[in-house]
Amino acid sequence: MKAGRKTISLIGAPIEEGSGRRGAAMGPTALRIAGIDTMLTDLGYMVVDEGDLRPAPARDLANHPRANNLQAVAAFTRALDGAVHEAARAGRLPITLGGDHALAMGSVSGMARYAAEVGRPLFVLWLDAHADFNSPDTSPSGNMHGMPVAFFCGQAEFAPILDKNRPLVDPRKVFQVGIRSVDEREREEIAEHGVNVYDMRAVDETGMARIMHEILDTVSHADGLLHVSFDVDFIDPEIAPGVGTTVPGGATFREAHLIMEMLCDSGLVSSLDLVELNPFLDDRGKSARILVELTASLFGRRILDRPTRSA
Ligand code: NNH
Ligand code: MN
Ligand code: MN
Ligand code: MN
Repeated sequence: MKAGRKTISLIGAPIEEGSGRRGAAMGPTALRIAGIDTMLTDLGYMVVDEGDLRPAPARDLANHPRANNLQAVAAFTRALDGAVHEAARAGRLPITLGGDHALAMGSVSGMARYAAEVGRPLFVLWLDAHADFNSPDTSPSGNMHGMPVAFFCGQAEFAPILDKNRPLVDPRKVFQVGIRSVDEREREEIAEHGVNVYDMRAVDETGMARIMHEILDTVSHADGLLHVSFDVDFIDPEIAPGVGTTVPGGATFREAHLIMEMLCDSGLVSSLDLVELNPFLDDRGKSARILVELTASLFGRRILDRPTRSA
């Protein structure tokens, strides 16, 4: 990100209804207490904290037996689709403070609309232990935080949550890194739709730097916008325990840090989600602080001035 006086919008999305357990609704507050706004201000950004969205449940939708808390999730999806799109259109870079990962149904849809308006393709970098490509038909849990990628790619149209004719994300423009827990039917879906998955084995075999070079080259050659969706469980639970769905064997702090610095150097990032932080499960604010640290690297804090060399 070229610093200057870029304006950032912080949009709180205290949703936990997508996750099947309580606690993630405290995420936006924990990120603020960990200093997300002052950190960005110190890096030279103008920061507009838009506060927390508190949408009433979408009572126009019928409950769905395989999409838990659909009305609450749909309400956040609609609210975020609007808020993120509006921020981007006003020239501000939206950071959505989650909240569980179901919120990406709205944040990414809002960015997809913005990208279509400015005539640029939208790419998504999905940093997560999970592929989140379930639908009510395939999900073993019915929890909607496992469905956002299928939703914004148009593969989970089971209720009129957003306009069916909205711009969708091309699954071949979704890059998933750090994946290590995929459900059986989800596995078939991601392959069928051509999602680019760098699972943990790929990270171990190829190394994070090369993977990121590949992704950033692709986005840059297409003159794309890049939405980054950061699920806390991407990181190893030993360093970031404050999340409901820990999976062992996650990214190290150094791998995550390298990703952030390379993203920063690329200047391609258009929007960011920080999701699944569950302060109720955290260890003295450790995970919240790590998220703020990593976000700082994404927005320009660096150890020494040494920009990424091209691959
Ligand atoms: N794949 C599981 C499901 O759909 C778990 C999803 N949980 C996540 N995703 N935390 O990032 O229920
Ligand atoms: Mn997720
Ligand atoms: Mn996850
Ligand atoms: Mn399908």
